[in-house]
Amino acid sequence: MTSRRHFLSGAFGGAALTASALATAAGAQRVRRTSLLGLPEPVAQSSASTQAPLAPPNGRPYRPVLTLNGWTLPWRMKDGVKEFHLVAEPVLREIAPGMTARLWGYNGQSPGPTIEVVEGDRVRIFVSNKLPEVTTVHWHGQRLPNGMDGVSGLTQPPIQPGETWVYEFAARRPGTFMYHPHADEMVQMAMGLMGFWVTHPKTRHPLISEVDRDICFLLNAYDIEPGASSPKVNTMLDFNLWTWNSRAFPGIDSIHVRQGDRVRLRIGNLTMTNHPMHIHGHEFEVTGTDGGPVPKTARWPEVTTDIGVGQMRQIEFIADEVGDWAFHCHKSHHTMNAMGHGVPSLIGVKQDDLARQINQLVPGYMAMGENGMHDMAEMDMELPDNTLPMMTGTGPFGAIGMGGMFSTIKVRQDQPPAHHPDGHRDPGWFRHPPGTVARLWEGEGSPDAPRAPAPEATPATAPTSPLELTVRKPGGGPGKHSGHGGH
Ligand SMILES: [Cu+2]
Repeated sequence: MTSRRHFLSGAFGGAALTASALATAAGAQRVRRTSLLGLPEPVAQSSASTQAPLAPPNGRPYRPVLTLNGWTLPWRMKDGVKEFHLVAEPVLREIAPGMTARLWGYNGQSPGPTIEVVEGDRVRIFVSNKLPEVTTVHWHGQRLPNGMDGVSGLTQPPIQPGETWVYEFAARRPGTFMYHPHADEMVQMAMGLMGFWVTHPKTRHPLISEVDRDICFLLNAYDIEPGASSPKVNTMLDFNLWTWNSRAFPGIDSIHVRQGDRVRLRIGNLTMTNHPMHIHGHEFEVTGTDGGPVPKTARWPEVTTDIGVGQMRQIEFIADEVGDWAFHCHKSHHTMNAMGHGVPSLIGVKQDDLARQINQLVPGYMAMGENGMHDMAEMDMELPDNTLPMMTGTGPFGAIGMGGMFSTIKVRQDQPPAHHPDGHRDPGWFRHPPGTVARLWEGEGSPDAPRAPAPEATPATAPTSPLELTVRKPGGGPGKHSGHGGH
């Protein structure tokens, strides 16, 4: 739910900060204390679930994006300028049901809200620093005056704790962008400070298609020890939680589209390694990057595209095959949660006797991995509080055995169109037509493929629950959680 809170009482009082004073500013400006009454009221988000797209209430019209496990920041229009208010602050972010992390974010969540504007818009962004250290905001990929680029020490002094600064520029180039700090960058990005930015074209653009679904998210990563809740900020490569918008499977919402929809996914990478993003059952094209739209003659079909560090990719496809299609990073250790990292390989090692002996010393010890790791996806293993099983999730046919950067794209003939009030509802698991599921070979004339058995595993009547999955909690049997997990 979106809640409003007063940064200062009477936030919409008389504006001492005039637009003309800012329009002449050559760089980011400190907002004087006497001017704080003029700030747009900050809006905070308490839910980690995907919020409905924000239809523009004013300004040039556009088709809004859907931020996966995120939301779009409302603005106020003042003398023709779109004014936004970002508050950098410590936040609690649910990574998936069963695990909440202490991160840094903007306006209540990490990542911060998506900012959506239209090409040519004049934009003014107030940034209040409620972190315990200095920060800045860099507007990655934008054409703007140098002094608005947000690089601490180079283009502006850093924003001190308790200060509010203002950035102002015109959104000159349509496309896919992001924002993040450029002060103590390694720490602040390892803590989750980042957000998405979309500049919509002001008129039909020859290289920017009109799409039925436009969905965005950032790739990020954390190093949080099992049982802990704060990221280790000095980790350079060996992160153990691979996330989309600070969510790990099964906490990442699924994507729901209507058969035949043209779908655009906008993905930015603010981790410290590359992610080959892979979609099952369809081919797509990279239609744009943070540098702009790709000329049509330079596009080629792919089912996996690598997104390097600091890069953004727009990919587009026609969702013409019905089903529940996996969508994930193709680095297999990126579809695994924290408990899977640092586990020794024990394939082929007989552990029966060893486990019995260790059990006398460490009650609850289990031998694992002797025949591969799949059993761990079904095992009711004791976990420290506040961590996620390394492989988890239950689909209609049993254990999915995934974590991290994994979700599904559910394509349905009868999914309502995106602009319909139910356009993004979860259709439940796919009901496969007879004879279209892989089956056990039982000789000539063997019966048809298995159907997804248990009706209780098919939450087709739970429209508000994108992923109904089983997460094993410490010391207990399976507990049902919905992928929404708002609280
Ligand atoms: Cu990856």
